[in-house]
This record gives sequence, structure tokens and C-alpha cells, in this order.
Amino acid sequence: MKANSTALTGCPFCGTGCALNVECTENGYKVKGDKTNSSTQGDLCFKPVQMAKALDIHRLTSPLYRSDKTKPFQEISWDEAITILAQNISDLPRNALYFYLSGQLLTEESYLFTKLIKGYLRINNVDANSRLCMATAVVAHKMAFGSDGPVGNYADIDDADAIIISGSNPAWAHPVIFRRILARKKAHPDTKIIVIDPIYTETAQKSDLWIGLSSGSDTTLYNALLAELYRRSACDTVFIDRATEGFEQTLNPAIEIPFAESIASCGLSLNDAKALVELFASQKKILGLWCQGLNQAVDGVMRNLGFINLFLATGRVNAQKGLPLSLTGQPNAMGGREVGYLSNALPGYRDVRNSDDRETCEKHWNLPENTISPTPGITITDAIDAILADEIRFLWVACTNPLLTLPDMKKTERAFNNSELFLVVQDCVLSETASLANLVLPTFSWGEKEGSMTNSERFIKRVRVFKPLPISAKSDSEIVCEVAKRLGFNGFEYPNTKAIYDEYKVLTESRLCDQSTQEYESLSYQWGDKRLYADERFATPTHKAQFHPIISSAPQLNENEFILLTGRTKKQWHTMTRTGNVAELLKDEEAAYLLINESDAKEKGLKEGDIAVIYNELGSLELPIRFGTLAPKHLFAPFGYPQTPINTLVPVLNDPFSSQSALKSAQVTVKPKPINRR
Ligand SMILES: Nc1nc2c(c(=O)[nH]1)N[C@H]1C(S)=C(S)[C@@H](COP(=O)(O)OP(=O)(O)OC[C@H]3O[C@@H](n4cnc5c(=O)[nH]c(N)nc54)[C@H](O)[C@@H]3O)O[C@H]1N2
Ligand SMILES: Nc1nc2c(c(=O)[nH]1)N[C@H]1C(S)=C(S)[C@@H](COP(=O)(O)OP(=O)(O)OC[C@H]3O[C@@H](n4cnc5c(=O)[nH]c(N)nc54)[C@H](O)[C@@H]3O)O[C@H]1N2
Ligand code: SF4
Ligand SMILES: [Mo]
Repeated sequence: MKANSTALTGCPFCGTGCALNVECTENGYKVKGDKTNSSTQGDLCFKPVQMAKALDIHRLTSPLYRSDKTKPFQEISWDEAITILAQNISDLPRNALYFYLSGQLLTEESYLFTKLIKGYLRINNVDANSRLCMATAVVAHKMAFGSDGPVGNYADIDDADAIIISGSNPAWAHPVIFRRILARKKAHPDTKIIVIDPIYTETAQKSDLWIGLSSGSDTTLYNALLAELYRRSACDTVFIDRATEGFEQTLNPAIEIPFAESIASCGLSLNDAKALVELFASQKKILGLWCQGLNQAVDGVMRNLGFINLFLATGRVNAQKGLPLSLTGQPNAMGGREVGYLSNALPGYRDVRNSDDRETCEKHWNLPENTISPTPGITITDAIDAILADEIRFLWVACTNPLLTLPDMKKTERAFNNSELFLVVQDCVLSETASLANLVLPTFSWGEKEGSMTNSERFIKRVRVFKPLPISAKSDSEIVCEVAKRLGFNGFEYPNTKAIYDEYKVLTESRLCDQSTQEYESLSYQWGDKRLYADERFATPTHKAQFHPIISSAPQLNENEFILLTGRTKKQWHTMTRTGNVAELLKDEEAAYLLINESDAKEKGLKEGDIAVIYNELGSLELPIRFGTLAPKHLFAPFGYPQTPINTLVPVLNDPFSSQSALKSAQVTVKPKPINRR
């Protein structure tokens, strides 16, 4: 890229998916919003602007290898690296192989991995960090609407009368979406912002009403609201009869519990809950947004469905009265879902269990009939167990840092250190996971590779190169193709990235995520139009949306224990491999902390700044105290900080429908750090 040139591209961070215009100057990269993009309209936050200073810091300069994980790495050539990788794949039985991908890979990269693993290696042992992030929302959308795919779009913010944000802190995690919400409020001060979250977050502080419920009581709250709406004859029975199924079965268990009783058990004020009922009972346009506070829970699918039920019950799946819009976390988790990178899926929102879906992909990939396995692969947390049992003996990790982000870090560490496991990590830096590997493959990163991404409102855009390429790295796509070719597979010769996209997009034809008519070069396209199901024809077999009865299962706390909520900070990105190198992004976030109510802290003899020890049966950590406002007996600590890895204390407890881990409800005890009296 020459100095003084510009490239239109996408932000590598959150699922808001801002379209950017990066100018390459003699003094570095100037990152601005792309005003020509209709999805994010030129807006952006400080993360990509600041990140542009640190693109070359701590980059890997060569493939690294060691046959024995207790020995130091040796630098090797790419040719050797590809040979070693292909050899390890060939030497093992197929069911001993596992792949772990990322919602930060580009669509073309995830597509190639999917084609190699499911089509050519004939296994479905592949998962992505979306299992920790969006798996629950995927399952809930399939159950309620018949297919994955967020229903609404960002423009629904612009004329909403009320925006209910549950289990999501967009002021930190989706800043441009939050700015759009505040802009709506500024233009129309009557617009109500309501936040349902155990923490009085920055989002809650800027809202009209904070519903500070206890962790795990979402399902009780949503059921109570549904029942109360029915009692007040405020459900849209015409819509329910015309376009949905399952209402009665859903209502019956909910209506048995008196409203006041349910609300009290959530730790909420009756007046606040009544305000929610009145809002849903009105004709106002309500937009419902949610993210990890509903997804990362042992009853995550139930929480999602409970929230969606309120919209279905009041006829809110349209532009007029509003709709639900699930917020996606990573910049291209949507693209990964579309290409089918999870262990049960195939490209174009297809499923390995469906014979027509398998046949379509087999034909498209010129593979014989019955090549693709009809059995979903195991999910990542089960794969960790299988590694510990010596059943999985090869793990290829790309674009994710699972040592710090999977639950039960000590268990993950034991698995990665298993001498029977050959661990391959494909990353742009030596991440904590990479430092445990046998083979490390250095990749290009943001600004160095091209392709496409889909954002949280189903909008696809191009990602382009805007900086010089590190000499010793390769793109994720090139690595997959080279290994496939070394394994003797045809079908991985692509002259350019456009050819990969062109092959993939055919598989979306006539599917919900149809993008088959789009041109790669100029990709700027919202599949499914502004809103899905505008004709009320849902993707279920009967074309009706489905209510599902909600089973409540709030965790019981032992006396003296706290619920440990975990999540994000405002400026850091997950495990800090890139944002951790930027002083501006580290400010006030240099180290992890423990957020606690002042009264709870006092009871434990802790002041602001003191070091607390938090512990449970999995381990213990020391964190400095910060005061905040949370529901009683709740704590918060950010994840991703390598010095104080909070996932040490998070047990593996999965939602039974989605296998997504409950990352926000570990139970811990707190005490002051003992004074060292040496
Ligand atoms: N700055 C920054 N932004 C990011 C990221 C980042 O690392 N840094 N990561 C991106 C990714 S991948 C994701 S998935 C998103 C996540 O975005 P969010 O989901 O908005 O962020 P989190 O901090 O994980 O959690 C959101 C909120 O859920 C609340 N919560 C916890 N338990 C409950 C509960 O039982 N009920 C309810 N109603 N709420 C609960 C927490 O208190 C927290 O405020 O952020 C994206 N954006
Ligand atoms: N306790 C707790 N745990 C959580 C969560 C939580 O809320 N609480 N949230 C979960 C969620 S929602 C998510 S999404 C996960 C995120 O967890 P991870 O995906 O594990 O975290 P990242 O730090 O984003 O890891 C991305 C890695 O990709 C590398 N990378 C960057 N660009 C490229 C590239 O172009 N190619 C390749 N190959 N590598 C690249 C980075 O250096 C980094 O090492 O964490 C989950 N874990
Ligand atoms: S809001 Fe998200 S996508 Fe937009 S610039 Fe900020 S981090 Fe990037
Ligand atoms: Mo995520």
C-alpha cells in the first residue's frame, strides 16, 4: 500500500461491524468511518483508531516448532511447517482430529476450513469461539423463528419509542450502536431506554430505567411479564392466532405464579416491573437488544426464548411495533454462522443432519455422495475432555486464544499440555495458547488480508489490505489451502479471494442468507432485507413462529457466597493480544479488578484499592477492589487479563440446548488478602 492511499474496509473488533476508511500516510494510518456505508453510516469508536498504532507490535516472524512441548521452540520454514501439519493429520485416525475456529476469521477463511474439515476430512469435529458467544442465540432463533438470523436492523433504533437492553452493555461493547440509541433519545426525548442487568453499567447509568435483577432471574421475569400481559388482555391474540404456535402451552405454567411473587423473587420493584408491562401493553415501537447476559448462562436458550416470547405475544416482529435484535459479539461471527463453522452446520445455514443439505454441499464440492458425516461433531468443552482422555490427539486452533477464554482454565491448560496432543496454533502473535503449542503458524492480521464480513444486522462488507505485509506470515486462507493441497486434496486452487467468495455464495442461493447475486468487489449488502419475516412467513415447517414454555432455573447461593459476573472492559479486546499494546486503550484498564458493592466490601473488611482474594473449588485469584453498584451479593471481574485469568474460577457448566458455557455465574467467596507479616 502506497503512502497517501486509502482503503475501504471493516473494523476488526465488535459485531457492530463499522465500515471504515483507512488512509495510509507517511505518519501512519488514519482510521475514519466510511460515510458511504449504509449500515454504520460513517460512525466508529476509538478502538480501531488507536489500534492502528500497534499493528506491527510483537508479531511472529517465523513458524515455530517443537515435537516435545516441554522443549523450546525452533524456527522452521513454511515448507517444513506445512509438511509437519499435513503429516500429523494423515498419521492420526480422523476421529482423533479437532479444529477450533473464530468469529474473527473472515467469511472466506471460515468457508475454507469448513470445506476442508467437513467435506474433505469427512469429520464434523470443529467448533468456534461462537460456542462461548452466540451458540445460544443461534439455537433460540432456530427454535422461535425456524432459522438462525437476527430479525431486526440498526434503523429500528432510529424510530423506536422504547429500547429494552437486556444482558448487554453496549456503551462499552457496541459503542456505535449505543451512540445511535443516544442520538435517537436526543432527537426524541420521549424515547425510553430500559436496561435489565445486575450491574449498574454505563449503559444503565444513561438509561431511563435500570432493572437491576439478580443473576439467573431473567426467565422468571419474562414469564411473569408474559402472564401479566395476558391477565390484562394486552396480548395481540390476532397475531398470535395468525402467525404463531405454542402460546397456550407457554402461558399455562407462567400464569400459575402470582405476578408480585415472581417479581419479588427476582429482587425487583413491583413498580418497575409494572412499567415494563405497560410498555409492552402499549402500541409503542419497542426494540429489544440482548447479548451475553442472556447467552452465557446455563439456561441461556430459555432466557433468549423468554425475551423473544414477549415480542411474539404482543405482535412485535415488524417495523411498526418493534422487534427483537440479538447483538452479535465478534466482527464476523455472523459470517462464520452463515458458512456453517459450528459442529452441526454446513454453508448457507445448512445442517449436517439433513441429507439434502449434505448432498447439496457434496455436489458443489465435487465429492462423492455420502462423503459428509451426518453426525454433528462434539463441541469444544467436550473436546477438552476428549483431549484429556487421549481420544482427541490433534487440535488446530485459529484466531482465538482458548487458554484464557474457555471455562476452567486449569483444565484447559492440562489438556493443552497433554503430551499425547499435537497442538497447532495459527495466530499473528505468540498468544498464551500459542505458547503451549507444538506448531505455531504466523498469520496476517487486520489490514493485511482481504475478504468479507457480516455484521450484527446481516450487512456484508468487504475487508481490504491497507498496509505492507509481514514477510514471514501467510494469510489464514493460504495456510488452509496449502495444507489441503499437501494432503492431496483437489479443490483448493484459488487464484484470489474473490474466487473463494464466488464459490461460497452459490451455496447461499434460495437460503435465508441468500447473497448469491452479489459481486465480491463491491460487496455492501444486507441479506434478508431490512427485517426478516416481514411477510410473517417464518422459516419453521409450518411457517409459524413458535412460542416455547420457559423453564426457570435460578442458581441457589450458599450463605457467604457471591455470584461472579464476568465480561468486558470498555477499551480492551478479549485477551489483549492487540489492544494491550496501546497506552491509550490501557488507561484505567491496565489490570483486572473486582467490582463490588461498598456495603458488601465493608462487611468483608475491604476498602477501595485493597486486594481481595476470591476463591472457589477451582482455584483462587487476587484482585484490587473497585466499588460499583450491583444487585446484592454480585461481583464483576473482566476476563482476558493474562496475569489474573478469571476463567480459573469459572466451572464448565453448559446450557443443555446450545452447549454454550455459563461464563457469568461462578460462585465464589471473597476475603481480604492476608497481610504478610514477615
Ligand atoms: N470493548 C470491548 N467490546 C467488545 C468486546 C471486547 O472484548 N471489548 N467483545 C465483543 C464480543 S465478542 C462480545 S460477545 C460482546 C459482548 O457484549 P456484552 O454482552 O454487552 O458484554 P458483557 O460484558 O459480556 O456482558 C453484558 C452484561 O451482561 C450482564 N449480565 C450478567 N449476568 C446477567 C443476567 O443474569 N441477566 C442479565 N439480564 N444480564 C446479565 C453483565 O452484568 C454485563 O453488564 O462485546 C463485543 N464488544
Ligand atoms: N469469563 C468469560 N469468558 C469469556 C467470555 C466472558 O464474557 N466471560 N466471553 C466469551 C466470548 S463471547 C468470546 S467471543 C471469547 C473470545 O475469546 P478469544 O477468541 O479466545 O479471544 P481473542 O483475544 O479475541 O483471541 C483472538 C486471537 O486471534 C489472534 N488474531 C488476531 N487477528 C488474527 C488473524 O487475522 N488471524 C489469526 N489466525 N489470528 C488472529 C489474536 O492475536 C488472538 O490471539 O471469549 C469467551 N470467554
Ligand atoms: S463500534 Fe465496534 S465495529 Fe464499530 S468501530 Fe467500535 S469496535 Fe469497531
Ligand atoms: Mo463474543
